[in-house]
Amino acid sequence: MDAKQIDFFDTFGFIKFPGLLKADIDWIEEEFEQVFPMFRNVKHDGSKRTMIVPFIDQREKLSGMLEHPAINDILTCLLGSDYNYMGSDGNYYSGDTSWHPDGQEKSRKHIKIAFYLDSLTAHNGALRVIPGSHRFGDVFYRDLMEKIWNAEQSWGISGSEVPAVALDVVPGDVLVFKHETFHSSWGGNGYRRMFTINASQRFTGEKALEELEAQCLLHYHYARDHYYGPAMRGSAVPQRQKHLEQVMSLGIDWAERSKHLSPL
Ligand SMILES: O=C(O)CCC(=O)C(=O)O
Repeated sequence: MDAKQIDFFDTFGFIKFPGLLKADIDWIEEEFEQVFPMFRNVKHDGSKRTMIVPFIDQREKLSGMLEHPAINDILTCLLGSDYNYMGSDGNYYSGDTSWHPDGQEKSRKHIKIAFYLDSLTAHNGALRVIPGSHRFGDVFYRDLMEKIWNAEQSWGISGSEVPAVALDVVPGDVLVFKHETFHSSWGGNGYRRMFTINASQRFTGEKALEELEAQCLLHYHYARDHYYGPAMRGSAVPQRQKHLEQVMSLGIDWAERSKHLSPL
């Protein structure tokens, strides 16, 4: 990323890279389709969202996206060369996704890279973002947080009419947004394919590991043996290991922690 792109991201809370993975999109799509049959109980029927977590972690080739020069460039430019890989989800979305941010972290930056595998516009489910809404703590953010959940009652408009930018995509485009940025999607069909890479700055400070653990647990919804998936760990080249190392250093028995959760 160049300095202007980084500034755009910091100012508006999102950025789109048209065609960044155009040359890779065929194998990415094939790999995406391979993941779902790996889970016997997972069958998407279009009626509600189907999600697999962690996602890229299930396949060596998808895990290798962390080392893809274009993706590595985004991650290191926005988060530093010692960034933490924080996980990934793969989805068949179905219908609308209401307005929400993904998190709120004062002390460090968290980003999501989103890969949509279908051509989408504002009319059929393209991701929408509210520019500048990532500046949490300011009045605009507080107003949104209080009112956007019920746009009809707050402003007399539907969620799809909230002023926003629709990020039209074709497969191969890459979207990046800060976790704090309010986003949504409207008018999509039952089979919108999309997966993500989540990452953060390395956790530093007195309570770094405590805070990292809390962050990991926040997104830990399914029972599993490890925070990272088998292919992600098994194929971790040294370049990748430094992005997994801080979470691994927590020394948590994830299987034990998952006892109350159901598996995928
Ligand atoms: O595409 C969508 O429906 C919403 C995506 C989203 O909310 C997310 O990845 O956090």
